[in-house]
This record gives sequence, C-alpha cells and structure tokens, in this order.
Amino acid sequence: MTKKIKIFGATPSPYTQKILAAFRYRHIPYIIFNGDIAKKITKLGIELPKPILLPTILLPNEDGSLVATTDSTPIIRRLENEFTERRIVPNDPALAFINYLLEDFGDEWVTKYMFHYRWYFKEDADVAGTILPLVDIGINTPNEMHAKYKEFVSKRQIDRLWVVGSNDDTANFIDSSYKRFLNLMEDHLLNSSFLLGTKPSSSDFSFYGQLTQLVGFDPTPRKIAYEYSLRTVAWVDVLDDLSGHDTENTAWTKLEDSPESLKNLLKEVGKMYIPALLSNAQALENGDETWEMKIDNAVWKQKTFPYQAKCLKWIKNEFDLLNQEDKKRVLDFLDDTGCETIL
Ligand SMILES: N[C@@H](CCC(=O)N[C@@H](CS)C(=O)NCC(=O)O)C(=O)O
Repeated sequence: MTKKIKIFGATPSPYTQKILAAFRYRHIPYIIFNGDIAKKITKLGIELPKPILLPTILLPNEDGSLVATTDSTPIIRRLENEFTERRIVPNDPALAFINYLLEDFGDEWVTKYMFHYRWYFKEDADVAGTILPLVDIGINTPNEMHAKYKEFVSKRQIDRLWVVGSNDDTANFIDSSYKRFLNLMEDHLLNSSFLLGTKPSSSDFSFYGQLTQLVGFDPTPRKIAYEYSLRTVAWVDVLDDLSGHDTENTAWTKLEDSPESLKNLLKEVGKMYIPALLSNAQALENGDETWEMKIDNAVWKQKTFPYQAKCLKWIKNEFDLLNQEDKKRVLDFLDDTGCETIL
C-alpha cells in the first residue's frame, strides 16, 4: 500500500487548500495535521524548513529520509513524476507553460486580494483573528488564551499588510482587480468547466486555493463574489473534491482552440501581475527596499520581494525549456495580452 504523505497546514491557508484539493483529485493518500506546525514537525525529529510555510510536506530525499518541503508549485511538479495517474500538468508543453503562468498568477497575485480583504477591514480582521488561533492552537483553546493569541496574530498580520502592497492608496486598486477577476472567471466558466478544458490542471488548484478563502472564509470578498460571479462560487464547490472526477472522458483544451475568455484572463495577468514582477525585479537589482508602479492612473507601492524575482526567473526558465515551435505557439497565443513582454 502507498504510504500516506504527511501534510502540515491550516484550513485558512490558501496554499494548504490548493495542495489538499490537488491530492484529492490525484488520489495521492495523505494525512493532514492542522496548526502548530513547528511543534509537530520538531516532535518527529525532522528539521524545520526555512522559512516555515504552510503547507509543509514531508517528502523523502534520495536516501529515503523525510525532508520538510515547502512551495506548492515545485512540489506539484515533483509529484507528477512520482504518481503518474491523473496528472495536473498538461502534456502539451505550450499549454503547460500557460498553466504555469496562470498558476503563478493565482499564487502570487490573487493572494493579494486574499490577504488584503482578510486584514484590511475591521469585520474581516475580527473573523480571521478569531478563527486563526482556533485552528492553530486548538478548537478548545480556553477564552483567555484565545484572546491573547487573537491579539498577537491580528497585530502581526495587519502589520504585514503593507508588505503585500495593501494600504489606503492601493485598496481601490485591489478591489477593482478582484472584481475584474471575478467577471473574467464568470465569462470563462460559461465556456469551460476548468481553466484549460474539461480536465483540471494545477492552475485550477492555485485559483481554487485562494478562492476557498475569498468565497468561503472572509466576509467582504465573499459578499463581492456572490454579487459578481455565482459561477465562481459554484466552481469552488466543485473543485473541493474532484476525487471522483472522470478522467477518461475529459481532456485539456488544445491551446489554439482555447476560448477568448482564457485570453481575457491572461490580459489581467499582463495588466497587473507582469508589470509588478518587472518592477519588483528591477527594484531588487537596484537594491531598493520598496518599489512603485502606475497602472490606469493608480499607484501601486509595495516592499521588494526576492521571492517574486525568483518567480519571474522561473517563468522565463519554463519558457526557455520549450522548443522553437512551442515558443512560437505560446507567443502567438499571448500576443496582445501583455504577458509576452517578459518572454
Ligand atoms: N509559495 C508558497 C507560499 C506558501 C505561503 O506563503 N504560505 C503562507 C500561509 S497561506 C505562510 O506560511 N506564510 C508565512 C506565515 O504565515 O508566517 C507555496 O506555494 O506553498
């Protein structure tokens, strides 16, 4: 029998939800440990990852010993090779590149909506501040201890808002990007059951992870989602458990036959995320601690992230691995989306 993979995460963590839904679809057996992750991993005598991130997954290295591994995107790629059934990276390398780009956008930009709505408005911050300690230290945490932890975790997260670029100047920017995103999803789901056809891919799980929180956890973005895209609300329910999804009579789309609505989603990637990646990489190179960019006459300002400079490098690497013909297919498809500028 296949050994169960140990996953350490938390229910309010979008990346934990991404990985769990992908495992369910892929029929990869797992055990999930919610909360108090450092203590639980240390107890097993396993070195903690640096930095500790949710989810952390125990995967064997070459000599079979377990390593606490983070970062959902490479973990998903690694498991594609180890579990060959029900894969979530498309076979066509050009489509796989589009999938990579969308997955990265979900993980790195859609998460800005998630973090912003969770901690920017008082009502949402109060809900998150109340629930997070219950997941982390236990549902039965006594009231006094709960109140202290709530104060600690809320302050820590609210203080971090500016790190992801959420502040009074960017609040409207994020809000309109979220609403456009929901409209684009509404249009796309009218044409296609998943991002890339009738079979889910890793980008679906990336969007799903963030949307579990936006639609199912935080009050303000939930209200907006119900107003803007009930199709997305329904889609999140479908994505939750695809363990019974029929993989024989479903297929990934042919890139060239993809609906216009997919291209429109990529235009949002090209409008918001790509300029952000470029400005961030430039700031890192210049040694600037913060950077700003202007889109549609609104200013975006955030802290420079070394990790997002790596994201840009990884996207370029994925593209470089394609043969000439697939590169051309990708460039033709991305023409006029704004994404082509980094390739
Ligand atoms: N790129 C990582 C991101 C994981 C991540 O940022 N997780 C958040 C929670 S959802 C986290 O652990 N943040 C650090 C913290 O809360 O201390 C992935 O795809 O797994």
